[in-house]
Amino acid sequence: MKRVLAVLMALVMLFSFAACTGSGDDEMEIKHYEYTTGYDETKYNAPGTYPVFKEKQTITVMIADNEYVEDWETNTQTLMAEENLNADLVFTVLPSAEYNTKINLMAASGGKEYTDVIFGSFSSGMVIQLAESDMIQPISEYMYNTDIMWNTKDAVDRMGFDFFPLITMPNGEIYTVPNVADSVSNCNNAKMFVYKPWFDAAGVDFANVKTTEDFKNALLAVAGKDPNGNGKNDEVLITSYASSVKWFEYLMNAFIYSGGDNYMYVRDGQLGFAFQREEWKEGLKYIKELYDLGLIDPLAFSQDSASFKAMLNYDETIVGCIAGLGAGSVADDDPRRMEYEGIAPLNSAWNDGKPLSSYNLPSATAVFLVSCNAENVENAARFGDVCMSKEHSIHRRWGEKGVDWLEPGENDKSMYEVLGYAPSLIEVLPYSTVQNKHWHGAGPAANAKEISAGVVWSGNPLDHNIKIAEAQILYENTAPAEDFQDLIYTLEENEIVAEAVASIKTYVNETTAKFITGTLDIDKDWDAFVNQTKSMNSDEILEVSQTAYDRMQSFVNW
Ligand SMILES: [Ca+2]
Ligand SMILES: [Ca+2]
Repeated sequence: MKRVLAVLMALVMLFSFAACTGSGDDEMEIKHYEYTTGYDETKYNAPGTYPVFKEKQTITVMIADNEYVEDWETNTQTLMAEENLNADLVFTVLPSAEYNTKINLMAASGGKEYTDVIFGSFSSGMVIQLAESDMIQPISEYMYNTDIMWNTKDAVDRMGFDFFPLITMPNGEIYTVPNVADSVSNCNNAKMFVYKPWFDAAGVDFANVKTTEDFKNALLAVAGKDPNGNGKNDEVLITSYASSVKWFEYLMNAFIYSGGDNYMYVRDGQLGFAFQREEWKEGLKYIKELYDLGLIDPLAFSQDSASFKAMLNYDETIVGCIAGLGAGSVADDDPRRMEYEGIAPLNSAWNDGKPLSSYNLPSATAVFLVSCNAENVENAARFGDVCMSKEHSIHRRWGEKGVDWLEPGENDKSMYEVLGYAPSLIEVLPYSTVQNKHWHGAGPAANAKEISAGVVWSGNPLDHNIKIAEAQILYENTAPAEDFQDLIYTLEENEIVAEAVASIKTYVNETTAKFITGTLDIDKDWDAFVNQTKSMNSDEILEVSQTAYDRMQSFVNW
């Protein structure tokens, strides 16, 4: 697959001059935009008023088919966008399998088949590649014009953060109207949950568990004491599956922030790898101590998610602690899914002794590109802008107001009421059903977390989102003081980073397991471990990542 892609990339480069305009590859000059105003009053209605176009326009759209969307042309969301715009949207629907490969293949043959707008989900690498070969056109001047992209400006305000740096490519240009996502439940996704009945019976109150020492003693209070009362030593405390190291992040965060991409952290604006620091070594010693005390299940390093799920669903309860987003893997009708209770993050030396947890910042994904064939780039960009409205953003997920979702009533409670989120809507149309109402998540949108967190609770007492919400209270304001989103690399930088950083992460995870289980000795083998990561180009990766990070900071307008 990698080979095929490389060949495709080469083809894209080769054919770049055959493209619609083909301006070639000049030295990279980084542009910095500022907000402006002003628009053509002969063609467009005033900001804040629909329809957008004074005269009817046609915009062609390429999109991947979706098993849940009956017909793109007659879909209610399409009709709404057409009415808002005063436009005919004309869809070219491609099979969803290998959709991005097809988009790249079309680029390789000069982009002649491209519609005005291309929907999808594109990595920054793919966006840069398409941009460098002139297959897509920048929309920065419109994005930064608050009279033109007035819905997008409103979305920035509504989301409460400037997402433009997350969609600004290294040359300073924006090529997409994004999908901006923020979520209360996912932002702290390395929460620790404990099986409350066991700890209650042992007299452990997790409100008093603040330090790594407290946590160890809390686990020791039930370990080996037959908490499920079946006379067998069949319980484990912390368990997981090989591809989920959330439990490890929870513990390591007490020593050093481990929730960053590839264990990268930022402090005073400087990036570093957490695993190369003494704090990480100290954390490993603590986690090894828990392992040696029998508080970490050896299977956590090796089993798959199906085996993990099976453990949670045994007739006898055998699992004491799970990390992540709670007991969603316990069967829907099993009351135990409500008996795993979130506990607070541990106090951390890395955070001045205050609790510290892994945190996901909101994201912005490229989902809408304006192709080289669009003759009127502003019209295309304005289509994206309409999708960014609050009305469209909600419609894209929940469908038609008053039919597919309802305004909440006076007595309705939101799923995240305990966190203070007011009820936002009552879901009527289940998301993954075949329908002709919404685009099932395709295209641009900006839904502030208040919307999804405010969805009215169905009344199901076994809805474990309630446990996530309760746990979230303990995780509010425990994110690291400095953090960063996915770094956007140039193609040259990506060449240096992409594979190398993945290899390092694999090596670190494997070695971590060896340190904890005792195959390697933390004191004796530590230097060799750090040196090995250096020989895998960690310094160069950090240098390149720092460049990307600093560049992204320079695009922040707030
Ligand atoms: Ca149409
Ligand atoms: Ca037992």
